[in-house]
Amino acid sequence: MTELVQRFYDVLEQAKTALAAVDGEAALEECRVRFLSRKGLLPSLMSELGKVPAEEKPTVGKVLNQVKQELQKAFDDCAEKVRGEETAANALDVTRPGRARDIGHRHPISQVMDMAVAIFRRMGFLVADGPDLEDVWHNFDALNAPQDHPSRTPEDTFYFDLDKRSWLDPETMILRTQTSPVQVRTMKAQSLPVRIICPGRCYRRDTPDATHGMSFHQIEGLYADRHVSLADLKGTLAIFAREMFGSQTKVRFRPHFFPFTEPSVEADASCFICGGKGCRVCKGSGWIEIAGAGMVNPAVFRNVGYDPEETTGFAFGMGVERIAMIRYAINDLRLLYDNDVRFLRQF
Ligand code: 2NL
Repeated sequence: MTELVQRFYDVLEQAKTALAAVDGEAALEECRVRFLSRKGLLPSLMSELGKVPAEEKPTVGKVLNQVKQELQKAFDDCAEKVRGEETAANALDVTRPGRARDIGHRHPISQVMDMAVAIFRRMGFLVADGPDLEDVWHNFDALNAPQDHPSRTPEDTFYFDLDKRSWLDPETMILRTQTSPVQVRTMKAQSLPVRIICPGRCYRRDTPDATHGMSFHQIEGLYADRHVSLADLKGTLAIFAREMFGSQTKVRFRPHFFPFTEPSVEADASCFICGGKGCRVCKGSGWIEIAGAGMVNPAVFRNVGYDPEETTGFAFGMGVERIAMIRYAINDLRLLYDNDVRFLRQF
């Protein structure tokens, strides 16, 4: 019995000497294999406990367990020391390359919106804000939208409480389909002149695809005063296009129809990629549509309480996603909303 205990203490001494000489992860592992692993010295001595006479087993076993615990502790202390040293060595390695911090940035839609807002502010427009949740009167009726206009149907617009009220009721609540209700609210609250832009989120029921989501961002502008002309509208959009797409940019206006403007136009900018020769971005035409616009329909002025005989004004609306897709040559809207940083990092 004493002989077995003696051999245990010998192994413990050997292990302590070996551990004291350990100078790294490799030597540590060598010690573990030699003393502690399944075929190491300690377990092989443990198996000899079976040969000890039964009446001595409790005392011998107790001593052996103590030795085993002491050895494990010596090993753990040594491991901690070795690993601590390796970490300290890394922390002090001044030759290692620095780690760049990821600071993030504004989303491309926000960047384009900020740029457009900055351009119009330099031309004297003030930013106006309003609710995303609107009523039918401010979103449709005030803007002269006919009752049978397809955009008013629940297939195209998100309505609330349709089980309780009609979608033609002016007080029924909807998610705004354009930011024009902000202009309506501003005109009702202020007198002439009004020169505002309304950037914000709008909602339309579309089946999502490469160019449609269920919400989008719009910037609408309104200049209402006496003696505002179509030439003022053309000059304003020409300056915007030159600032947004480059000083060589030309603009053209095609006749169009909107219920809230008369006459109405669509504005194109010459393609900033090919300069008008035709390319992938402008689909070969040399022109890119950037806005819908026109002279405010007198019916709209009457609806907000302005004198339609005296008041003149122009208004325009543009889709921010469209402008961003043109500016950055992005061919699928969904890329902007998947929030994959590998994509968003590029802007
Ligand atoms: C488009 C067309 C447009 C307007 C929006 C407007 C607002 C008031 C009165 C008259 Cl209060 N008009 N807004 C006018 C013309 C076009 O948007 O294609 N938007 C994406």
